[in-house]
Amino acid sequence: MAVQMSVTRRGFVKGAAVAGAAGVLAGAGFGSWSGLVEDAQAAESVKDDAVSVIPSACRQCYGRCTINGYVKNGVLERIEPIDGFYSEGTVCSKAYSIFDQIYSPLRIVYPMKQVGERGKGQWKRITWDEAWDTIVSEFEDARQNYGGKTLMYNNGTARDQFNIHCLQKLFHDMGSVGGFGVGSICKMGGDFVQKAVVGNPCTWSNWDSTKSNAIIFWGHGLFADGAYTASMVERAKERGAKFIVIDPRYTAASRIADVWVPLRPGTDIAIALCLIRGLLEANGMDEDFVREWTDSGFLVNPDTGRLLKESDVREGGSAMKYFVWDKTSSSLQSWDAEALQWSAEGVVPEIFGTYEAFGLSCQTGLQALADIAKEWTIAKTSEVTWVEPDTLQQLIDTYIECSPGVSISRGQKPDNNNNASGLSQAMNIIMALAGNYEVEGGNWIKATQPFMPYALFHAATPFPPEKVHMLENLDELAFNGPTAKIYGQEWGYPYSAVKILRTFEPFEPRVIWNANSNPVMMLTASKDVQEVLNRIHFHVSADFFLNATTEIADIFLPALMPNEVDRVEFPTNNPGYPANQTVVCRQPFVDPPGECMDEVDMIFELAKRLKVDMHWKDKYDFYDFQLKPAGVKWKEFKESVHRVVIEKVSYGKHKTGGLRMDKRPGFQTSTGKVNIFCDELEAFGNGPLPFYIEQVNSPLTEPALYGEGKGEYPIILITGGRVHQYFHTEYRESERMRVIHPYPMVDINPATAERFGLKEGDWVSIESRYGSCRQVCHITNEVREEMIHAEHGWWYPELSRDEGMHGSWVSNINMVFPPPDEIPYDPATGALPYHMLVKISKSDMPEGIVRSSEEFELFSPRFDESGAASFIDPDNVAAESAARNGGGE
Ligand SMILES: Nc1nc2c(c(=O)[nH]1)N[C@H]1C(S)=C(S)[C@@H](COP(=O)(O)OP(=O)(O)OC[C@H]3O[C@@H](n4cnc5c(=O)[nH]c(N)nc54)[C@H](O)[C@@H]3O)O[C@H]1N2
Ligand SMILES: Nc1nc2c(c(=O)[nH]1)N[C@H]1C(S)=C(S)[C@@H](COP(=O)(O)OP(=O)(O)OC[C@H]3O[C@@H](n4cnc5c(=O)[nH]c(N)nc54)[C@H](O)[C@@H]3O)O[C@H]1N2
Ligand code: SF4
Ligand SMILES: [Mo]
Repeated sequence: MAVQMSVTRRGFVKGAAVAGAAGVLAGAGFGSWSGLVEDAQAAESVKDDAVSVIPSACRQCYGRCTINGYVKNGVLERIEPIDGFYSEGTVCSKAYSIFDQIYSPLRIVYPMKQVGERGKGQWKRITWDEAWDTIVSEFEDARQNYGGKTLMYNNGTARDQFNIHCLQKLFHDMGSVGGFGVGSICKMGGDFVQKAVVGNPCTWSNWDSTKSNAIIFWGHGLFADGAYTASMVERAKERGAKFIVIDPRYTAASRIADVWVPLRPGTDIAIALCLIRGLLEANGMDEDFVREWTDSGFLVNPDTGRLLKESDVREGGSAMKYFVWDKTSSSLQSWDAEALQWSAEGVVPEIFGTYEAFGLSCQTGLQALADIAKEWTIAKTSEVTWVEPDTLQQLIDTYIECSPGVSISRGQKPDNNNNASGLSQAMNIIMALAGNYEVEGGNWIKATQPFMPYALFHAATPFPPEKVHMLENLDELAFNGPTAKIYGQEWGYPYSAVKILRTFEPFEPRVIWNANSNPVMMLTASKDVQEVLNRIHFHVSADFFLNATTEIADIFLPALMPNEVDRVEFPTNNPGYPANQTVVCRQPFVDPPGECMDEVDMIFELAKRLKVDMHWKDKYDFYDFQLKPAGVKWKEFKESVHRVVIEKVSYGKHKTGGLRMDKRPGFQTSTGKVNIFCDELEAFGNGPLPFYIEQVNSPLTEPALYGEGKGEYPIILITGGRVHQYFHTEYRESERMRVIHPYPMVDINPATAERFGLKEGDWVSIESRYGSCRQVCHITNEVREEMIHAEHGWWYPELSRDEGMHGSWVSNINMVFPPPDEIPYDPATGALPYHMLVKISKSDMPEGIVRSSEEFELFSPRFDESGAASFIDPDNVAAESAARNGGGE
């Protein structure tokens, strides 16, 4: 699958022709991808002696595929994949946006400040010294006169783990509780739940396709990671493994699934509960594991609804002693979660039933779960989820047949649910009941993450007094609502960030540092989010481009791009192959343009100026520390090693002490066992056991709007299925990506298209009671009649700031949602659904956006005669950006 591609204009034009022949609007799937591969193969390779070949990694998505950069006279000419660990010599189309991004004429390469009213586009170039002086004075003012908690930061999704964690370290040490970003939208909620239930996150990436008997992709797609994921799954299938996909759409993953579960969006917990019921009724459990390693047999106190503890029944009793009914001695016995010991030898807990204890009639935790699950018969689940009964039965049978040795790989959609915590808990329960944790082919659990900057920072640097104060006074601070307690102020909780900025209650945030993120586009109700974000006194954004978020900053800092910096890199998302923790070297292909700076260096510089101790001298000092387990130093790693295995995955660690910080057998949880019945989740909201909640804005919660598919808003909209050319809002200024995938596409079933008079390629208005946007109709059987799927992250860099913030309100699907602080969220994780009831109608092509392949040339890199690239003039951005807009009629 190795592909090569010239980055010359010639290669590009060929690409355009290929993509054109395939039909520019023919779908965002493999079709368009293969267009690029053909282009790559057709392109000439530029090899000569003056070319240096630099091994590095791609960071255009989470994949971190290993690539070589071919550089001539200081200019990147070509990239090609290297046969690295997980990437197996593959790259995807986004890798070819590297060149377009680095040399984009729209790139900002000097620090700028906004003169005049913020958001009006009056930018002026400033020196780094002026930038630092202003930033430091504003930060000091906020810290000293308003308190560290009034400092906010935003880091978006995990583009660059290291700069995100440096940022968090700096802000937390200053006493900030203010993550703005995407945490509760993406992964953090699921992680929190897994920490409470099994002790550590494990269903995103800790799976091994080479061993699994069955792999479940739960709301997870094949375009969200590298091309290698598809190969991994294919090979697993060839080996005889079953592939199960739980997804409303017939995606590239669904297409190769043995069992495809096409559920009604947002009904995942019903599927999970039905699977739990099936497991229990068919005795599909691993009983030994369940009795010994889970809290299934712990008795539940009917008065408190929580696990019965010694402190409930005896003055001065321990809150860490739980009770079970022992099958061997037919007596009440206890489990001491501090000593990790039973009260007697050979205790075998009953896991089902109701038992008398201290005058109370107590169910076991598993019995309580069984009572919830029993209502989720095949018939009822089918009625609620719209999945055929046979498919549900097949799901249960396959899961039982293949266990132990089944792994779950989950995507982000399970986190976008009013009961995301319940769903995550249910997934973990399914895994635990069937004995699928810590066995080959299942999901493994890590006690520590030996090379994650986050873990290293926290292990090496004690909490400063401000942070300890914050942790002890969360209710008083209340900024992030219950979720603050959950994450210990990591990442962000959009609903509470928006709320505090809207109300300035319980305090007024004063400054924000935004990097790696475009929250205006990515949160619901983008225009409102922009207005609210603009209430902050002082805003610094570090980015490459001006967009709806960076346009409202006071100061713009020009960041270096992924292939212009040194990093120890690792894939964050989903490499279930091979089961090793590997790191690769990401090093620059080219020198920094203008005065761009590595954002990590920016953070260390800011820390120095604000007198915050970052513990390490600089990034290289940190890298040496990070690489210690591999026995190499950064210099050697960069010069000759390039890729190393840091940790080999092992199984059965709960038996050997490998899962707990104190190295005793068991799990790193409150009970020392897997918390099937989870008191902690009860304390945060939706718990202690998973239960079904019908989602907000669904056909059942809004029957009048939906009207059984005949109401005013008769269609279920789902959003944000990943596409191969874009990473969220990124690469819309890449000529290569836009030629292949020029406009956002909304997938519509043929019958629905006919009903609303729509043809392939028509522009469609998608409208909810909150707002609307326009995308291009793609007619496909991949979605059922009742629903449509729209792409997310669309803006138009070809439009100027005056044209709706570079077209941010035109095709951006988040325009159809209410503001995040108005959407009911999961109380434990702060998660919000990205589903909505909408209507659709034929519309027109938006004014001013690029209309033909030739017009995409406005994005082409420009080099002068000396070979230097030219970038937008920082003193003239508004005029240059307006002049660019020649595309409309
Ligand atoms: N409707 C809908 N909305 C969604 C989703 C969905 O599925 N549907 N998905 C959600 C999810 S899962 C997530 S994670 C969020 C993502 O939301 P965000 O992480 O906010 O994503 P972007 O908007 O793409 O922000 C990326 C910005 O960071 C800049 N950038 C990239 N690399 C760097 C770097 O190294 N340094 C600096 N300083 N800047 C950099 C880019 O130029 C760009 O402007 O969106 C969420 N929004
Ligand atoms: N190319 C590309 N790759 C990316 C990103 C990107 O923007 N572009 N974003 C990155 C980020 S931040 C993230 S979080 C990951 C996300 O990674 P994934 O979550 O794996 O993303 P998708 O491939 O969109 O797969 C999600 C699937 O969930 C389905 N779905 C929608 N609603 C529901 C539902 O209610 N229940 C279930 N079970 N399924 C549902 C969608 O149809 C879709 O196919 O991708 C990462 N990788
Ligand atoms: S999968 Fe991600 S890391 Fe790999 S080549 Fe594509 S964009 Fe780059
Ligand atoms: Mo995400």
